[in-house]
Amino acid sequence: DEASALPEATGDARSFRDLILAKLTYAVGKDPIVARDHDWLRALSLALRDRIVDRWMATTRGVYRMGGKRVYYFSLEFLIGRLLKDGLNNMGLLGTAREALASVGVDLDVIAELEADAALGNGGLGRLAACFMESMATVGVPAYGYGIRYENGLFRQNIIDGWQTESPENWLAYGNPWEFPRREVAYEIGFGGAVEASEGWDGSAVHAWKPAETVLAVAHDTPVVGWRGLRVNTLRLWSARSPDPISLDAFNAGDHIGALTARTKAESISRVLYPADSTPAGQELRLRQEYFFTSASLQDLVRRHLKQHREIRTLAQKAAVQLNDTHPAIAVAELMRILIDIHAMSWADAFALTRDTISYTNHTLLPEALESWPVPLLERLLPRHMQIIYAINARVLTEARAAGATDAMIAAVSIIDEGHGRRVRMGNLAFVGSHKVNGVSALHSELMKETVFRDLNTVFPGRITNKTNGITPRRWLMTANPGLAGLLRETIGEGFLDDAEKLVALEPFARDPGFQERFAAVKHANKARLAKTIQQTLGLRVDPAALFDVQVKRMHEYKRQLLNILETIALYNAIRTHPEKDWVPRVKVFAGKAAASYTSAKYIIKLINDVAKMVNTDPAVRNLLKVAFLPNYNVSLAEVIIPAADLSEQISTAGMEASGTGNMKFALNGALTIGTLDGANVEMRDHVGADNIFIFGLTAAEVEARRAKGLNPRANIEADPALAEVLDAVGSGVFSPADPQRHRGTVDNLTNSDWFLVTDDFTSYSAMQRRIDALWGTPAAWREKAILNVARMGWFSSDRTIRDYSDEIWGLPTVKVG
Ligand code: DL6
Repeated sequence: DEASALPEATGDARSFRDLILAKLTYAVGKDPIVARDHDWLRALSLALRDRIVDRWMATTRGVYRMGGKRVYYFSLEFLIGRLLKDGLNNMGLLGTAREALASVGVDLDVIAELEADAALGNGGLGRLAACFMESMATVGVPAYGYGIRYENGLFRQNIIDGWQTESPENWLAYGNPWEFPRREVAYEIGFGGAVEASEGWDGSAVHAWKPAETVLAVAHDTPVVGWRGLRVNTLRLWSARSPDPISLDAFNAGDHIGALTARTKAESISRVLYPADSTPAGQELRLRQEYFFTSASLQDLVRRHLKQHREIRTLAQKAAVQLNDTHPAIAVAELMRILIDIHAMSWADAFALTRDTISYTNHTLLPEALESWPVPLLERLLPRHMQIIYAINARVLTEARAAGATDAMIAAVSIIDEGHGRRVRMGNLAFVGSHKVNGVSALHSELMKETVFRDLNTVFPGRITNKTNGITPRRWLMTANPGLAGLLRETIGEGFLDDAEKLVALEPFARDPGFQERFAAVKHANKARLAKTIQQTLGLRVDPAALFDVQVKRMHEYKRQLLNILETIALYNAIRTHPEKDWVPRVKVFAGKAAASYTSAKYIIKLINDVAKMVNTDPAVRNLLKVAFLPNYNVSLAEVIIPAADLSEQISTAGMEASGTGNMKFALNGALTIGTLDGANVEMRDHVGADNIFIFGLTAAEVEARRAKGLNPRANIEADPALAEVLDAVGSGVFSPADPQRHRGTVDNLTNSDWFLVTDDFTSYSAMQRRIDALWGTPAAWREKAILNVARMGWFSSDRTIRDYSDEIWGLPTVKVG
């Protein structure tokens, strides 16, 4: 019979199978003979969760007993993705689970694909928070991640006739096996109302904020397991609830909808993630979200501190609050309010304690992305906080004047921007309320000192520091690329699993023909898998032997997907003009979401799809060139695409990409990078060696100089006939025959302004692509470089980043892994 043909589970796999079967029966309520794949997924997740919970409680108890410091990572975004395989891998149960399931006729890889992808973030900033959570658990930093439990995460992107459309995503539709609701952990969050001042016993002013409206923040906890399952931290996400679920008076009076208005308003706070990337959403709801989760998190950590240590004055010795961008910057005022109004601390003591507790990470220099809120809005929504901000500002400005600041400097360091209708600059608030402020790559941190925070850096020298981003090698190498991880283990042993920098042991194998062959075979298998995904989603056949050239990230003008697609068109033209040449077959892969309101980015998506349509069906290119835009880029899709790339496109306008983390994931997986000297690309070049990365284009200083002098895109276009030809074709509708004017705006914008210097960098980019073709023609040389990239990328592990934060910002010890 069928069952007896199944492989028998042995040892650990047998007991794990029994646990899965028990979950299936008693938690899912299914008989194994009728269970569907999603039932098995739930049963397996719950079985794994049991094992994780044992470690979780042990960690939590241990941390309490030690009485040491905890890190609180405040982030409006956590781009988690799926948790099953990562959890199994970290718990050392991947093989066990596979075997256990096989013994009941279930394929782990099939059911793992059914897990919802938790997209509680937009892009790099949110994914960084997720990598940091895993690394903190790995290196033994006791930490809580604090954020919002959005019911709807980032939108689903559909591509319809080449255009992006958005639909809601629903990750909680079938429940979330990883989370534990904590009904007892609920805090009141106030909005609006007024501040009552009275006189205290010693004659000082006492302020009491009487909010007009209250919302409840209810905790949901997810365990975050570190490598080897040694420590498990907590991700605590807040869900908004109304204290009054229904107005019975209104209901009884027949107003059935009005009876629910207050509830709907309160609960809308945790309804949906703002999908704008790198632009502050100006909506009041956004500010409510920010204050909601910040206040709940501070109340929670202060309560925990007092319960354990009794004394509020020791807070900074026991708690380090890291603000992930300015989204939680209101924490500075909220902690001051808690210390002064509730714990009756003096201003000076409260401010010193706040500063010692908080630190802030900046993730962008884009002026349009620097958050600021209109003073009247803050006054209305958070009146007490506005008073506190004014008071902080008065002291900061006094300090600045004493340090010799000029009027211009005073205007720049002020928390209040008087120039644009009076706004509160959240970056300045976060800066003055922090003991350390960090950028996310060496270049970015330097530029912070010269641009956004120039004057604050003068007044508070030494406060800005750098912490170059990193990625967790567990998700981005071990689980995303098991083929490569397996080959590495066989070749250099297990050391790199605990310490990614031990990947250097691979260097001696870079030129070894036998190793090169095996390395290439792994890459080929990953490409075949991606080819299958492309075939299934787009109906497009691509050859895994071709050069896979990949650009996946949010769609943004500064990231210059436009430069890539224009160069693709130039290549297409060249192949058509010179069919006799020995062209390197290429597959151009794109994926990424545009903010729903970002029209020019949506036109770039459409252009890529228009070009794909023509190129992919043109017999003249004879499969030498294919263009694929994969819809709905997310963490799970990244895990398929990145291990399959030969070439990684990191081509932002220099000075504009704060760091990038996709760049690190590709290189760690053996792709070569074509990139500008921007963000962490600079440090990647330093680590992998200038011969093993393809750097082109203007530097950040040159970009600045050109902008200062005045851009001249027309001259650039005139100087490069291939570029002129491309722009002519795009502008006149060659790729959009049914609507020839469609891409006119894009071309006009490039010709007349070109703020992102696409035309300045086009020629050097194109020349570099042809050098890459030449290298591809010598597989041994290509593979050597690719292997050296893998060997030298260990430094970009987020374990290293977290150790740096721990040493230099949080003041916490870390432990060796393994
Ligand atoms: O630090 C993580 C990530 C960087 O790698 C990217 O370069 C940067 O663009 C991104 N920043 C944002 C900014 N959004 N806001 N505010 O997402 O951060």
